[in-house]
Amino acid sequence: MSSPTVSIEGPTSTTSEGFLAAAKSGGCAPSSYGSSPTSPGDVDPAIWDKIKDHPCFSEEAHHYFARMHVAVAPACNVQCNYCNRKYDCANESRPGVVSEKLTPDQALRKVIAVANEVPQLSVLGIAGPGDACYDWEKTKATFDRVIREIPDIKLCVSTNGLVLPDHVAELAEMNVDHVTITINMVDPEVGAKIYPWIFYENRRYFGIEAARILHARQMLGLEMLSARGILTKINSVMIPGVNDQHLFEVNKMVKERGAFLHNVMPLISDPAHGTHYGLIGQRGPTAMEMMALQDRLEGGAKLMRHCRQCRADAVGLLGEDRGQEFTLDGIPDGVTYEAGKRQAYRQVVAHERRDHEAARSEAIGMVKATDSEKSLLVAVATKGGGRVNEHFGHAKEFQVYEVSPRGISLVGHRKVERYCLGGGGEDATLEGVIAALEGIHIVLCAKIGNRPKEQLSRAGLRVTDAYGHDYIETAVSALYAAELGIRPLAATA
Ligand code: CLF
Ligand code: SF4
Repeated sequence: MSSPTVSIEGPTSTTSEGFLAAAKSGGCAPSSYGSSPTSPGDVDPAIWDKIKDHPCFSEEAHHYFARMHVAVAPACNVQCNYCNRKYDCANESRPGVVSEKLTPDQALRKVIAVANEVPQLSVLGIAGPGDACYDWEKTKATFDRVIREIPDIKLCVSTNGLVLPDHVAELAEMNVDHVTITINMVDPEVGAKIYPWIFYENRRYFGIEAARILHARQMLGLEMLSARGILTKINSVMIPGVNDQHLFEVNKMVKERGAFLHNVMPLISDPAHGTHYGLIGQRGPTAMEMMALQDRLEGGAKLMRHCRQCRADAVGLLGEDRGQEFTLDGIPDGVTYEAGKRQAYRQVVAHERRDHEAARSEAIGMVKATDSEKSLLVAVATKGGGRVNEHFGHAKEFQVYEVSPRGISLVGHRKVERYCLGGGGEDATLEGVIAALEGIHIVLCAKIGNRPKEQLSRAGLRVTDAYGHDYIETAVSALYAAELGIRPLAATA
């Protein structure tokens, strides 16, 4: 078999030359604030070993590694007011939504096909489209099949927690060491506004009684996982006016019970989705409201700030979804796993990560040494590898970094409609991009044309492609230094 070639960037690049040309120096451990662990120095070595290739549990890993979900678990025992699993749209991105439900055998075929084509793949998650623990037989059958064929893939489960305590022992036996529980409340009065009913032990419960049972089971499940050393992430949906202030109590209580990360996500609400909240006009938070709440939660359970609210059949790096490339009708029946591409990719990434860590450490050291109170929000167009490597017009999202004397940290992302679809961009689309970048001080991208640059400038947004293909932290620290007058900032509009 010929030796496979791999790249650390997104799916469009499939050779190693780009990476090899870009790799420059050696590495060490930097520090960061505000988000999930980014380097071995941030956590206990045994924990780092578990999270270092998990794109959700480590912010640093999400630059290099991909997850895939298989939609094998359609049944659910809870009704959330933000969920309607009947809705399906390829452009929609939210939990509970899938295009193709799979049996465990079909799921195995799909995982093998993806592992052969997506060398970044490191984690198989089951996140519905219902509840992975309630639809347990299918979840377990899928994991059993996949781990026999691809022993080094990480298994990950996302659940509402209602029947989680019944399956903790089996999760531990299967070496599932990452579990997400969606916990939106720790007060049943708040819970009754989010969950109209639950189905538990062959009975339907409503209102506060339902929320009380759900809360007790979630806390028990979390405690049981923590006692076994299984890493837990708590997802909370921020619902303005319903639980936004209450999430402080949630954060405190899950931290006390050993939660590893807390991921606060914005409510996605649209009448067209047919959810209860969508239909009654319950709004989601703005990007700035989300960031403000996350900032206020700092100091409690460590926050995840790079979540992309994936579909239950998502495939790829967190900022992308390649699910449509891997539909069952395009996967041959007897497909077999070929380990070569993933192994080669891991070798390339190990080297690249050392280099990146050295650059990040240097960049963070530089901003920490500045004598300033200034804080900047920088939006970065990237397609992976931790570099400024996406064209402005091709970006479907911007990662948002905050830089201040406290360090450089990823604090969120802004989804946008791709401005350039070939042959120039639409003004209306650009207006949407500008609106999505509310509160941003400077935009970094690999390339931008004069026309969008001028329009951004007229809207008061600075943008530069002077740091194209640099590491993000290196570019951000250089911008910061220029803002403070330490070095001139080249090529800003
Ligand atoms: Fe999937 Fe969830 Fe596992 Fe990740 S997603 S089951 S922990 S492998 Fe990740 Fe997607 Fe956010 Fe979930 S970005 S919605 S946090
Ligand atoms: Fe939907 Fe998940 Fe809530 Fe079930 S637990 S209703 S699948 S969001």
